[in-house]
Amino acid sequence: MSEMMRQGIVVPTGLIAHGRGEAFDYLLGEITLPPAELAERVAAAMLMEAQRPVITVNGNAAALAPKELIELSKVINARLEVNLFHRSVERIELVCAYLESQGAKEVLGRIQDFTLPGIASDRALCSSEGIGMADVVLIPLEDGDRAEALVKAGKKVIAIDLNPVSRTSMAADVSIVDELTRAIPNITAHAGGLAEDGQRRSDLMSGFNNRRNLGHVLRDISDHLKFEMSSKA
Ligand code: PTJ
Repeated sequence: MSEMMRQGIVVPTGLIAHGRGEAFDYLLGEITLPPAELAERVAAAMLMEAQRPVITVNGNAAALAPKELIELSKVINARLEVNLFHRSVERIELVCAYLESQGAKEVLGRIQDFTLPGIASDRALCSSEGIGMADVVLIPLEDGDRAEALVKAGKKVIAIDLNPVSRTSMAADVSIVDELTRAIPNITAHAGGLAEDGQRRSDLMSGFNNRRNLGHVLRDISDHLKFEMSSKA
């Protein structure tokens, strides 16, 4: 990540955000908890059922899992859109070009001709072909304002965020509380497993309750911490 910051892909506050993520990951025991696994399965089903799925990519996500994001976009036939919190034309170009150097085709984000309602700043800008027309949006490491605005705009939102009580996790339809580099390959694998089973995809989506699932994450974190305490007593 520090090398990626030197290249300008990651911003300095991206390193701080990464550290916040690591702290939460310790609380999970650095594993994919069962509720995260379920959310990843539901996310795969939802992305496969989508008409116009989009995966948004910021500096941190591009730095951490470029090939994995590209692979997922191919498997579920989703567009990749670079959408930055700390936006500049130069940085958008850097992140788009970096994804292309890793094998991505037709990355969106250079042309921002759509404004997401409800956000006052240039962070509202996005691509009409991508986020603008999307029905399902996967948002790895997104800030709360934009997550809420996407939900208000009628998109189905899938978040990947290690903080189970962030505004993003609370706003999303499906919140995956897992580390990005574990979550993305898991979603890709589940998509493969669900490819021939439309009924299972529909059952997964209809049976999922995000608030209940987040409650299970908090319970598992608490159990993990109690276990750590007792094993060190
Ligand atoms: O590249 P930019 O300009 O778009 O900026 C990206 C950052 C990440 C700096 C920006 O979006 C930001 O400040 O995000 P936040 O508001 O800090 O939200 C990031 C969330 O992702 C936090 O809740 C972190 O706990 C979480 N997080 C950090 N690293 C990971 C993570 N979640 C999953 N996997 C990670 N590796």
